[in-house]
Amino acid sequence: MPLKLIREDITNLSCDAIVNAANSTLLGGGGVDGAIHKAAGPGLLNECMTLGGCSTGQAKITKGYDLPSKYVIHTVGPVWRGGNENEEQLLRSCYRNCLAIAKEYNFESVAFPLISSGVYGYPKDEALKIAVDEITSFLYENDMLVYVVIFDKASFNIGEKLFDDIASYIDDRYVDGHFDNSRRRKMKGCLFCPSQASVPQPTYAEAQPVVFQDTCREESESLDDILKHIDESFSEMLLRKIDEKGMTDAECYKKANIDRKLFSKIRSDRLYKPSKTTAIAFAIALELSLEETKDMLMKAGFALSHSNKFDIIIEYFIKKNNYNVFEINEALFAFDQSLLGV
Ligand code: AR6
Repeated sequence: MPLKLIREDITNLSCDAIVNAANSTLLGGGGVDGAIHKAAGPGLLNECMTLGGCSTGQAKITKGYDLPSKYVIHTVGPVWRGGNENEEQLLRSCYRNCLAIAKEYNFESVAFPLISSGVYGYPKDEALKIAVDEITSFLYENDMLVYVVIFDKASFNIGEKLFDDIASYIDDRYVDGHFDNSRRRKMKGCLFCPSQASVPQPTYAEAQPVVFQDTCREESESLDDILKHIDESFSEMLLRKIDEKGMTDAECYKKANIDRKLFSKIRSDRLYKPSKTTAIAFAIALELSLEETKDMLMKAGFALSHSNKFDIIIEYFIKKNNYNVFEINEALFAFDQSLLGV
């Protein structure tokens, strides 16, 4: 089962367990720790007093008391001291130890805050990467629904690094599609291929549906290839591509961040119509080219367009050959878009 990034107060979640970013006394504090103790009521502190504290990187479990979640897994993240004091390994071990407890208890759902990224000062981008990395490694081997809760998204610096690059990629294309239609309306060709932009073209609205059908198709694809698969459904194309790529079904749906049950439904229903985010998640897992991605989307009745940020972000990652669903989801999350997978 998948990893989900959500924006929420963790104390509102109804999971088997939520994780608390505690301190080594386990006797409460500020931040998420304070919020969890407040929402759980005094029973939680009473139980915590029996635990004898917890070392950095380790984890201990208690009941959830008045929380909607049944249990709380308390872990102690490292204090950020510049990065040379084993902070990364300690933070990774927080996630591993919490997940090991969740597995031992057969939990189906667990929610993490971004451990250490508040009072303890761990840079948020790095903290998120470590969270996603550890959780996805775990999910390759285990079935669980794991949430990463981003409480104060505003503090993510969208102006930095990857996001900066994506922001300008979106700007270049999104602006073309939205604010410069008058120029585009006079031109023909593919809105997505600047090289073709000099030919006269119908209105922007008229142009959209044809964009991905013929004008952009890779020349390497023969007519035979196209005709051979013309009646293929989404589900059939998906299964064919999984075989062609030499993947197992599980490798594919896990990489796509898709739930096993949903994959079984798609597999057993030739005419299954997935959501757009599901279809794209599979295209990403299969590492399809942009053209193949468009083909796959078309089978499900969708297209990519430069009139929405979501599509442009997907295009950005595919063009960069970055097929990491979780990195794509971080970017989609940063730009307030729907996430891939379940
Ligand atoms: N729901 C989800 N996330 C939250 C919530 C909430 N209600 N409140 C804060 N966060 P922090 P740390 C986010 O400071 O850095 C405590 O005093 C917050 O935005 O809670 O590991 C403990 O007792 C941040 O991204 O934990 C320790 O002394 C993340 O949770 C110390 O703080 C973690 O921030 C632990 O510091």
